[in-house]
Amino acid sequence: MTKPLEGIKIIDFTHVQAGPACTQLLAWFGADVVKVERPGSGDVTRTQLRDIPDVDALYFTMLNSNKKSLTLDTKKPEGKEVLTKLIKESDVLVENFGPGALDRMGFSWDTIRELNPKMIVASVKGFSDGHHYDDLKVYENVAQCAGGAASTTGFWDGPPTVSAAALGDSNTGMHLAIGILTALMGRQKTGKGQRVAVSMQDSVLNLCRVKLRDQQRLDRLGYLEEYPQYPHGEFSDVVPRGGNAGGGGQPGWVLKCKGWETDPNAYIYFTIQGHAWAPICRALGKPEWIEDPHYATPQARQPHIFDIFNTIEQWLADKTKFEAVDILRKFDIPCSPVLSMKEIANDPSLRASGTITEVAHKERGTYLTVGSPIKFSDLKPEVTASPLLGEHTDEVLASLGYSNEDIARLREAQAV
Ligand code: CAO
Repeated sequence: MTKPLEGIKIIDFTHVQAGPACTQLLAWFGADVVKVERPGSGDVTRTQLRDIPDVDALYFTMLNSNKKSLTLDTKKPEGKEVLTKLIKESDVLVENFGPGALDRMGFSWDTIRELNPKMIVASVKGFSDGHHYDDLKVYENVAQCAGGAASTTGFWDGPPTVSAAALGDSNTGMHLAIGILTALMGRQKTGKGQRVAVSMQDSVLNLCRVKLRDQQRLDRLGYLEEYPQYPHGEFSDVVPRGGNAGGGGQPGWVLKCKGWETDPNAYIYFTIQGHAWAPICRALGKPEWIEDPHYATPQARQPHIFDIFNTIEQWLADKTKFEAVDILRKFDIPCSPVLSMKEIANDPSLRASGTITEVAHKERGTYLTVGSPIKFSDLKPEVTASPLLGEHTDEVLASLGYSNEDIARLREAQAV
């Protein structure tokens, strides 16, 4: 089967997580992704948090599958010469260096588009161009704080909290992938490349837009009815942290199930969707609540929503999270067990769909990774191993027209 992005050549000048997550996605869908890495060391994640001595860390292998690795010192003249050739022959260059690094290397946007007017140059930075913090280097949690996620996550009596989900890193990479694909579509019409820039702050904020909704509601009303602070607590003039409250119009909470005293994940998320109220009452054995004016409407329930959650927890006390969900699903109640990473790793449905997949790696044996979360009717993305450092250097150089003698010269100069 021909893959949709087959024939698209990508120079993957990315490192750590935000950029590599983007190019990995494009590689799954068929793009020819050549990761350019510094000779001798490569992407820093190759050595970060290693679980096996001298073998590429999972941090690297799980973000760089389906790619080739070319070692190249792009600060040496010989390395610049190779990069120049690559730019002339490629469609996209993706980078997530610190601010200004590509310019300092001698490959500004103006230089690149002069070399190849069809080139799409895609960048991740912490903050957008012209932002008062645009000189800052940024990692995941910094972006979560800058994008409004941290101030609105956690419990009201605790500090701002970051999420385990990579809202700043992988999420920004996904935004960048959308930008690259859009620029490729645009190029089909105009024949011209363009610059695509995504900031980590903006990408986090894009996922926090309902909190900006809440800020405006709070400014107007002085309260937020779906937050645990309503109606008994106090609101200040900023969106508070709402614990595990549902962020939309449906109240919800994380509730204890059988075994919570010893199992940190013996919980379910339970949502009280308006139209599911009658089924919930029936499931709980509380049919009298269906018509009771203190319970019958979402407004009537809100003042004592935590008493309702307590009642549900009593019902859950003799049920495991899986048993509870199996009962509640019959009543059309939106809910899920709180799954641990161990449970996810062994989940047969996730294995069957390819979302959790095993990959064979030359040096580390088989490991688990997260496959494509996007499913197609005519494409089944296969995940192949991440490359060893410089594994494809000779192959890529040969494809650029370098002879064995040329390659020896580049090695002599320690440019590859
Ligand atoms: N050959 C020669 N030099 C190379 C090279 C190569 N193949 N690859 C990288 N370099 C050089 C760069 O040119 C840069 O040199 P100068 O600073 O001297 O111009 C240098 O390596 C360091 O690059 P950096 O600033 O990107 O690296 P860092 O480790 O100091 O910072 C990070 C890392 C992630 C904080 C920074 O890259 C950044 O802010 N990136 C943008 C935001 C981002 O993507 N953050 C998310 C990371 S995922 O958690």
